[in-house]
Amino acid sequence: MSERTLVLVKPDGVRRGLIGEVISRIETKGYTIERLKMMEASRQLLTEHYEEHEGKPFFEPLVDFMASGPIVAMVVEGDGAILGFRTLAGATDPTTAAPGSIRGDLGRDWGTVAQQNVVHGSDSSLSAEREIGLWFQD
Ligand code: RTP
Ligand code: MG
Repeated sequence: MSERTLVLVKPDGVRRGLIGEVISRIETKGYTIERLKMMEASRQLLTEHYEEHEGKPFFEPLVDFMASGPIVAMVVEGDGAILGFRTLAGATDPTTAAPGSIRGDLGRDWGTVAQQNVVHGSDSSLSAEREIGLWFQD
């Protein structure tokens, strides 16, 4: 079934010049990029985006990290794209994410300044709808 998911190239990915690599993996998989923009996210947007994590110990460092530079936001479309992109991204912790995944191949710096793992992908159709609405309000 065709699905849409929100993908972010996080500030570490943008800083390290990995935008093209992430887009290339999405396109090579056969997904379509429907919307794409580069932006600096406000703390308000990031707090809403990560509302499920509010109050957790990593929440403030996570928002600091996500506000530390430009982000590339995309709406990615394809059959099973929500779980499919999560699989392309790999496990949250890049030190144990499988080789072959974006985080496994490209992620690093887990547990230093903040949790820097290159990309975000929506984790369910409910999250995808909510997050696309937040990042692409127009
Ligand atoms: P994301 O939402 O960014 O796609 O990542 P995810 O679903 O794989 O992981 P999630 O549990 O939603 O966590 C969101 C982001 O918070 C940072 N994090 N740090 N224990 C920790 O220190 C910890 N846990 C999560 C990561 O940047 C993670 O991507
Ligand atoms: Mg998540």
